Amino acid sequence: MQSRIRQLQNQLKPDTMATTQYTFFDIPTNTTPPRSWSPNVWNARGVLNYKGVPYETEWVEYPDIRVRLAEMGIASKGGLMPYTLPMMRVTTTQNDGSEPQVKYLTDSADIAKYLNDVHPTPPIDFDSVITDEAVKFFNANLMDSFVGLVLCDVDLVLPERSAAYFHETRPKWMKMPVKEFKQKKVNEGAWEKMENGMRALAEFLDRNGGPFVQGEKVSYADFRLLGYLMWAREAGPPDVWEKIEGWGGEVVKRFMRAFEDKGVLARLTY
Ligand SMILES: N[C@@H](CCC(=O)N[C@@H](CS)C(=O)NCC(=O)O)C(=O)O
Repeated sequence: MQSRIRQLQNQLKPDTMATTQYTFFDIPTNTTPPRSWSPNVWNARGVLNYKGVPYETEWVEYPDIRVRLAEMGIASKGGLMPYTLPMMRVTTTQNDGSEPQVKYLTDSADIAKYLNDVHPTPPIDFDSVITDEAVKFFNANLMDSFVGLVLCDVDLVLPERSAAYFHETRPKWMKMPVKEFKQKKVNEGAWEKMENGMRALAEFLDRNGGPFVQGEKVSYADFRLLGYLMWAREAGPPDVWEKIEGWGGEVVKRFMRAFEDKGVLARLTY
């Protein structure tokens, strides 16, 4: 019996004596210190903050993302965006002198799921039906106006080289210069769409009494919606955010406050 216990203890030993370090790769704004602003990045940063796990941030400007990730041996995803952020490096060091093990998580949903598996409390409901519903809702009601009125002005908060990269790459899928594309969206009613969409979002968030999509229960759907709102708050022109908050009203304010109370918005510069 004694030896069986010792055997089990030894099996557990390497794990219990391992230390794990998280490095989170994010895209900086032009401020000092830089601020986290990208919607996809926020999906994962929000979860890191919610879990309260220690991590460090490495800021990588747009034109350097592919260089920095390729240098670490990460494979290209191909297409228009072969390398993207967020990315999280997980370094596990055993106490036995062996080489540290390194793992790279290269998609926001993978980072979020990994964190929820390794750090189960506080929990996040990953029910894909609810997440899909929230993302579909956003795409149908708000994406178009956010692209016109938020994304098109992101260059205003980017450092010079990143802003130049933005203007070099985005017209490829917009099929025209960014400024023209924004004007096109405004002509197509972006402001009205945003107003209607934000009012609809308030109803969506209030369906189960709020503050979150499922009421008190936090799900990944909430982190997806938070990502979009943080995008507007951190990278959109200030008057756009003011309008968004006004149209979203108390329900959207309560949603943001609930995340604030859980410490999710506190850490965005390091
Ligand atoms: N599916 C990815 C998408 C990430 C993504 O599109 N990231 C953008 C920033 S928001 C990026 O890194 N773009 C690099 C580029 O434009 O070259 C995720 O959610 O992790």
